[in-house]
Amino acid sequence: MEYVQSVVDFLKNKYPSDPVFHQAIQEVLGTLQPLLAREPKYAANKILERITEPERIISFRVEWVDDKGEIQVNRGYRVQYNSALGPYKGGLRFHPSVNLGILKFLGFEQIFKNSLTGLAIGGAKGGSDFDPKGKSDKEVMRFCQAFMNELYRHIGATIDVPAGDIGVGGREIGYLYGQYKKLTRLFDGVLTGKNPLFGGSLARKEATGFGVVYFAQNMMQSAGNSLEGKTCVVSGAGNVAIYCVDKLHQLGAKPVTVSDSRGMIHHASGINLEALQQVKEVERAPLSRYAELCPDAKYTPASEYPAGRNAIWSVPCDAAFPCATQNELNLEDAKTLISNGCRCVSEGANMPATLDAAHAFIEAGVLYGPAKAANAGGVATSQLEMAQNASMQKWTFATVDNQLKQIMANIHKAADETAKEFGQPGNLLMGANIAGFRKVADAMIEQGVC
Ligand code: NDP
Ligand code: 2IT
Repeated sequence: MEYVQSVVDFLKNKYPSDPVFHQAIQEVLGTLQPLLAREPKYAANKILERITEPERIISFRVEWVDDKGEIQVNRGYRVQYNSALGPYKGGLRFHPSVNLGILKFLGFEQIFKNSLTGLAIGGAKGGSDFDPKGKSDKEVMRFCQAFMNELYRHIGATIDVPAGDIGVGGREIGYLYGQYKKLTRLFDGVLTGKNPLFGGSLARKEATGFGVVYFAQNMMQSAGNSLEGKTCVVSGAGNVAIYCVDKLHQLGAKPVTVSDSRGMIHHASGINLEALQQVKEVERAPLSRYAELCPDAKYTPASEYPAGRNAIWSVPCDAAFPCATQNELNLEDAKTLISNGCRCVSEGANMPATLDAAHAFIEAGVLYGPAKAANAGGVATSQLEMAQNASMQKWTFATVDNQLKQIMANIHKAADETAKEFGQPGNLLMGANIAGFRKVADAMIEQGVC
């Protein structure tokens, strides 16, 4: 434990203003002790010191002209964290809150998530403090072009392959790809999440949300249970949340909530998928619009939530799917969910539960699927898109979906078996961290100090 604590303390002193980065470091390193005690080679090779330091950070100015003719300036980043297992891989986030600390937390988590998929992909994350909300299509296009004017130098189909995340969906990936192609003349798989018209994989759009539900299904089955007939609370109303709702319906469960940054919907008879897609994918409107389309649904603005709480977690449920953003579910929320009878939590967002909330679930025996395992279906399907692009093939939806299902089952098995191996059966947080870490660390040792 001394080794872990010394690295955590060192990073906290060195980067004092990055709390979510500290949290991610603590969350991963805090579970590795049994492995480190058994395998002294990791300390001898200074793996914790090396793996926590990104291989490369690119930070750049993005300037563009808005619809009024005014010049706008944003900051762009790409954190190329670890390439021990393959080319850098991870999403781009466009949100006003984006800073280097957030991207380092996301990039660090991505290393172990990508390792868990069993595929040859390293870890990275990038993005910008650009806010797509309220921007016209043309403004989004000009921003994406300006962002790519610098990013293209640092990426490539076998170097670094970005994809979407918060604020970056099919529209943004299309504009980014168009500009990459213009600058390089290459029609290759440099971005994933592309429209299937020009090289995107079928089922990539659905993959993260579907995967989160497949993971929950695996957890439920391991406990002799299933999702059928279960009431489910979903947070978020973006790409991950929408396809989580879709798959829950398909499996006979009942998703009853969604939320965005302005408020939440509680629709007791079940979320209407078509209305949700109309509001979020077509109109890009706030969720209050959903209540106009479905008058029997109840809309609560975020301004009416109790202080410091996310009201969505007080809706009674059998299973919860946090699919919005980091730290959206705290210890009080976890206690509320547990006392209301929630038996399963599968994380679609990255690090949505605070560390004490995650521990509360594990201690209460709730089936808890940590983000890096439960939401790995998105990046796994991105790798399937890379494979299709590299071989100039196009697979059917069913082929991709079946592989996704198998990958999620493999991840669940790896996390479950590793938790047992280290004496904490059911602790998938520990199991996923150790299983993901071990492969990356071993690859780093084999590749030498370089
Ligand atoms: P989207 O931009 O499509 O949707 C994000 C949703 O979360 C929106 O409804 C948004 O509301 C809400 N949200 C964002 N920030 C906040 C906030 N601070 N408070 C409350 N609500 C918020 O993003 P995705 O669905 O792609 O991503 C959601 C989560 O899933 C993120 O944590 C992402 O890192 C993770 N993830 C995404 C993957 C993918 O393939 N896209 C893969 C794996 C993980 P509003 O529109 O009002 O801002
Ligand atoms: O957090 C994530 O795994 C993503 N945003 C998807 C990354 C990817 O490369 O598909």
